Amino acid sequence: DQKNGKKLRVIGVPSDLGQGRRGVDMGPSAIRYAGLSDRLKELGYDVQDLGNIDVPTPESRVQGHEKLKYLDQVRAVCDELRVLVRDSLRDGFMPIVLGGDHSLAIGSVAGAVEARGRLGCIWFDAHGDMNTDKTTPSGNIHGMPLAASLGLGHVDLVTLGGFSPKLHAENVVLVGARSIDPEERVLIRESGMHVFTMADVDEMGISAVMHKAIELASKGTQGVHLSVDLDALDPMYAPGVGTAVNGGFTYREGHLAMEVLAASGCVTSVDFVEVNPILDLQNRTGTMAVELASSLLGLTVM
Ligand code: EXY
Ligand code: MN
Ligand code: MN
Ligand code: MN
Repeated sequence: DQKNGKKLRVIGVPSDLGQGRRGVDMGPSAIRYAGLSDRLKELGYDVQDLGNIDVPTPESRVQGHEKLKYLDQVRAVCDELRVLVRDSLRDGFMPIVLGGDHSLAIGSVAGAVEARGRLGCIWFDAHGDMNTDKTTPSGNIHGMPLAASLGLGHVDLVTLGGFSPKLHAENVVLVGARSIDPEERVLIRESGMHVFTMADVDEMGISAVMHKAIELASKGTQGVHLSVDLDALDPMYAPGVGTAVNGGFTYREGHLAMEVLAASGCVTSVDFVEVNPILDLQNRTGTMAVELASSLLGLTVM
């Protein structure tokens, strides 16, 4: 069952405030250029593109807080996204958020939870995104969105929308992890969230991992927010990301993960983030995002 019928809303977040390498602000354009709307229309969806949220360019601002670069701007962008995601769901649309760096997920998760109530979350990432202002090695907020959604970290990130935590660790599943900082690892363990590393994917196979992830994220929840960091894929298939790590999903593993999610019908909102066309090869990564979206939303017709 596609939880929101056949209506999709695309929301672009051209932000590179949450990380150190310029170019990821052009991610939403790259994904649109790769033909997102047409592909989704071909699948039979009514697609509304809301355009992009207004995001300040880093050169026009001061970095501010030492441990949390561009904290005020990131919070403002996330708050705007929160409202758009929330209202899209309330209006009967499934939100598809295009990034932009992964800090935006603080906003999309908050909005999705506001609209639907208790949600599970499946997070595809090479990284943990579980740092806080205390543990961050970089000061980059894109390394913190999962922690913030679980109520860990700086108050300005944690209290977005006026409630915390957004997610419950027992319904949070990280898939594809292979680069975790030492202190981040402690937070992951203490939180009680579930992690399937790339080694687990190798051992169990992506199909079994996804079935387990869906079971965990769906238990007692009103749906699942899916956050796809393109760096979960192997850089061979998604070279256009700011923090590439070898040993990621193959093309087929990425697609099978989406296909298992499609068959389950559990996903109620989704992000595709960290696409950086400056670092890409002929928009391979933007194209990958479009193809993953079509596998996720492809209706089973056979
Ligand atoms: N763990 C590192 C940090 O916090 O700086 C790297 C984080 C990269 C986060 C990416 C995009 O998923
Ligand atoms: Mn930047
Ligand atoms: Mn990430
Ligand atoms: Mn990542």
